[in-house]
Amino acid sequence: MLIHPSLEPIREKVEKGERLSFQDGLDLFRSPDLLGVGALANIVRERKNGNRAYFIVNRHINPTNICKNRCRFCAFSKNAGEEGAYAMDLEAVLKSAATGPNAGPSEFHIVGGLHPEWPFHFYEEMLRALRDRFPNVHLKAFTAVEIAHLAEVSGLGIEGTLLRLKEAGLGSLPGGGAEIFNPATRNKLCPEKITGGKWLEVMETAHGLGIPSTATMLYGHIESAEDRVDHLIRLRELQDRTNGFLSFIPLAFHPKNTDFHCLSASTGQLDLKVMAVSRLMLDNFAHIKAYWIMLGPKISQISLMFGADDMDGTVVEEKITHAAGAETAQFTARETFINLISGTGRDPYERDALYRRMDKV
Ligand code: V47
Ligand code: SF4
Repeated sequence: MLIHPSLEPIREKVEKGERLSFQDGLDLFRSPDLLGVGALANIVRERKNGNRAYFIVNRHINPTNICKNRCRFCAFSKNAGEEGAYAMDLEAVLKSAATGPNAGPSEFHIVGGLHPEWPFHFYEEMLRALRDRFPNVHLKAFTAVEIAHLAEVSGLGIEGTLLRLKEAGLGSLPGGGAEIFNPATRNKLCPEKITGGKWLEVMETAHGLGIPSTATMLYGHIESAEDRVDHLIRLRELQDRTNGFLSFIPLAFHPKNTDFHCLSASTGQLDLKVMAVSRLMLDNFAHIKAYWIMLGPKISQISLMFGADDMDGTVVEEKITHAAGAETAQFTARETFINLISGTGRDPYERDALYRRMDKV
């Protein structure tokens, strides 16, 4: 493997399985040798997951876009009464869950805005109704940001809220809302949102109750390389304590219709670099996801050689990234995943939300 000589000390650490430092993370981000960084990430990727590449048959549901936060990078959210604002009732949520080209998802991924008026019992009813109607589908629902909001609405605290939702059928938490933890940058992006510390606290509490989650990082906007490395190290520290994160998903910022519309969209170079550095820094995460909705199927496929081992899922309906200008489809068929993965020489592996094998492909 040919790599730039400046990466030699990091290569030695990677080969010995040693933890990378903050400075190593910065050096990786600043290295011009994208292929070298990718090759190092591929060592870790194959050590952890062999030749497997995972995908899931899932469906996204976004019950409302009405949100009291109005983060500056978000094109999805609306104020109540504004054109395009919507709030589903229970029937609409169930209808959405039941429709779509793929008849049998193994996971519903449910996230929405922080609706200023919805009572806590509506969220419990939503989970219960979905569990009753679709008993075999895992409910991955409500980001740490929504959980913190629900804790205020219910008055039950974070732990009490999570316990009640778990009783109603909650299986795991999705990883959205992490954005960038560094307070100075976070305040410029989303001043109303919970702090990075609170996001981590909600996740730590969930993991302690046996509710696993994923984790994300929003990149490609105003953040620095230091912000990214800091974010990854904070996730790594929490994972050391709880081992509750199932996977990490780097989210490529889409600027259209946001306060940051003047910024350019992320490049293929940055997408692959962030994927590879995430794989290298998050030595205690089993899986790194290349989310095709944000990266496009082509970069997502190539990511399988740059540290990623998972292409996420069929999705069916996606509103958050498409409101911000995503040009990807809404749905990718199971057969397309098999084709994209096989095309790289990897072995397609259909998983459930907890990475258990669903089907032989
Ligand atoms: O929470 C919002 C981000 C997240 C924009 O857990 C934006 O497995 C880019 O979290 N450009 C939702 N990103 C998506 C998400 C996710 C996706 C796939 C899998 C998983 C998982 C989680 O998208 C939001 C926010 O962080 N976001 N606006 C935007 N303009
Ligand atoms: Fe609301 Fe989430 Fe959009 Fe922020 S990112 S405005 S919390 S929906």
